[in-house]
Order: sequence, then structure tokens, then C-alpha cells
Amino acid sequence: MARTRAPERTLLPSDEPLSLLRKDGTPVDDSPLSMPDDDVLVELHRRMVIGRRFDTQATALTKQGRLAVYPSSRGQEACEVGSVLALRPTDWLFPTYRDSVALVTRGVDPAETLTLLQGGWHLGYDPYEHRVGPQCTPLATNTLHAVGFAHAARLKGEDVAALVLLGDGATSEGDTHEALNFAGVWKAPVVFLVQNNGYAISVPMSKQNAAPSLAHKGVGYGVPSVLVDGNDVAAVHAVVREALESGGPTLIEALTYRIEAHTNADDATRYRTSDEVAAWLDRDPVDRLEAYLTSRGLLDHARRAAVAAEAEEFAASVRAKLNVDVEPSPEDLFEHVYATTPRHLREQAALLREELA
Ligand SMILES: Cc1ncc(C[n+]2csc(CCOP(=O)(O)OP(=O)(O)O)c2C)c(N)n1
Repeated sequence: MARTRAPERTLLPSDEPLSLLRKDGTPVDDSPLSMPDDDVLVELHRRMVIGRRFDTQATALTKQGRLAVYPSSRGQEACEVGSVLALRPTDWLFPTYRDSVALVTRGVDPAETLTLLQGGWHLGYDPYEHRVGPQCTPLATNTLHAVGFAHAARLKGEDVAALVLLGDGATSEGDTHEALNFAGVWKAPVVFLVQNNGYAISVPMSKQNAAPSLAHKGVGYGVPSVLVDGNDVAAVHAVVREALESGGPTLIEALTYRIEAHTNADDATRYRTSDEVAAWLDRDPVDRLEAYLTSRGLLDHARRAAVAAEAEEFAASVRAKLNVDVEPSPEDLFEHVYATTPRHLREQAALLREELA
């Protein structure tokens, strides 16, 4: 049978993660990746700073009881922002609970992004407005949504690619393997971006993976695979853009780290050392890009202050919106779950109405 895979797209990932910037912000000379344009780099910086401030604000809101839970993506901004800014407006994003910064970067209203985590509603935003699927809490279900969606769109003749975000732990789920398999068979335009932050809650990589890298998991499914430095936003942006433009599936493993605990309900000191966290703080994605932009004369004191002020204003608007008490109706539980509500749920809704009366 004829092979349809483009010859230049190799299945095997590189041994070392691809990068464009070293941890001190100096450029890598012999990178096979193309450095994004200056205006893109400046925008990546702005969005990472705003994203980080949003993340800190959301974490603070859990401490004030305004949010039920918040899974921080601090430290993972290069993955969240670098990948989302590679999407075209027509493309779709399929995120997880960890990816609120990705949603905000895509343009979803921050308060609507947080409605689910506030416990106010099933989903706080209209998926069609910005082409963002629901933030999946069950691990890896969004991989299947992305493949099904992208394949269906292609069958309809639409020019759509899908980006699905998942964690290292999610690659141990059956859904990821089913999704990769059919993405490979259908050559579906889907980019799987695994944010390998080292842990599935408290379970380290060594206890859940025997492959040389998570990127190797694409090879068996005929899906070209890439290993990238997930704290290098220029590199993440470049590989995701290339993968989206390929028109077929790609599995990208981005090596990164979650600086905060799994959620505000987790005590990360029970399974990792402060030395380990400090080593990753030294690889900070925002500092790295700032060092590069400064050396190129693309970032100065005034620009830094302007971006910081914009981020502060953004956080203030999130606080103001989240400080309003919500009073959801208990009956809303039954809304928008089924197209036709089944009898047992109609009965439960009637019982609830009686109790509330
Ligand atoms: C199908 C399923 N099984 C178990 C869980 C419980 N659970 C929530 S988060 C998590 C770990 C996920 O780790 P990873 O995929 O690495 O993502 P991260 O939280 O590190 O971003 C687990 C096991 C779940 N949400 N869904």
C-alpha cells in the first residue's frame, strides 16, 4: 500500500528536547526550529505575563473562598501561551482543568473561564464563541473530542485543525491511545500537546511510563512525534505552528514543571523536594524570554512596566467579577445535560421542586 506520510516528517522524536532559547535566554545556534518573528515574541511575552498574573489571582481567590478549586499552571506558561497563539481563529482548542491560562489567552472572558471552578455552572462559556471545547476534568476524554471533531470537520470540507492539551498522567489513559490510533489512521489534523510537568498529582513519571519519552508513544500509532523544551515559549510556538500546518496529526511532548501544588487541596511537599522546585524556577519561561527580548532591544523598562500594569488591571477585573455572590438555582443541575431529559431525571427534578416549594 502506498505511504501517504510526507517524507520529511519523521515519526521518532529527537533524543534531546528541541529548543530555541537556553535557560539564560541566549539563542541556540543550531536549532532546527525557526525563531518566531519579533512581533510574535513580544506578544508571547505580554500574554505570558498576563497569564501568570491571572493564575496568581485565581489561586488567591481559592484562599478567599471565591473559587472552590484552582489547578495552577504557573511555570507552564510557555506551553499554554505558545501553543494557543499558534492557532488560527478557525482552529479549535480542547483544554483540561489545568489550562485556564490557555483559555484566557484564546480570548475567553476570565470570569467565564472560572465559572466551572467556582462551582457556579457546568460550563461558563459558549464553546463556539472562541472555538474552545469544555475544560475536561475526566483525564484524556478531550483527546477523543479533538480527533472526532477534527475528522468530522475535514469530512465537511472545513479548514479546521484541533489542538488538544493533556498532561503526562493522561497519556496513561486508554482514551489517549484510542485517540492517537484514529488520529493516525485518519491522518486527522490534530496536535496533541502533552505538558509533561513531571507528576500526575503525586505520581512521578518513573512510576507510570517505561518508554524513552512520552513522545515515543506516537510512533506506534504512525503519528509523527516531537520532544520540545516546554519552558521555551519560542520553541513551543514554533513546533505547534509547524504541527498545525502539517495538516495531519502530531504528538508533542513538552518538558515543563508545575511550580504550585496539583490544586489548592494538595500538599506537594509530601512528594517533591524544594531543591527540585528551585531547579525549575531557574528555568522560568517568562524570565527566559525577557532575557532574550532585552538583549535584542525588544523589551525595555517602560515596556515591562506597561505590560505589568495591564496584567494588574486584568487581575483587578477578575477580582471584581468574582467578588459578586452567585446564587445558582438547584434546578439548573438538570439543564443542558441531555437533549431529551430521561424519565428518572425528570422525576428527580420534580422531587427537588417539591422540596424547594
Ligand atoms: C479518568 C480519570 N481518572 C482519574 C482522575 C483523577 N485525577 C485527576 S487529576 C489526575 C492526575 C493528572 O495528571 P496529569 O495528566 O499529569 O495532569 P496534570 O494535573 O499534571 O496537569 C488524576 C489521576 C480523573 N480526573 N479522571
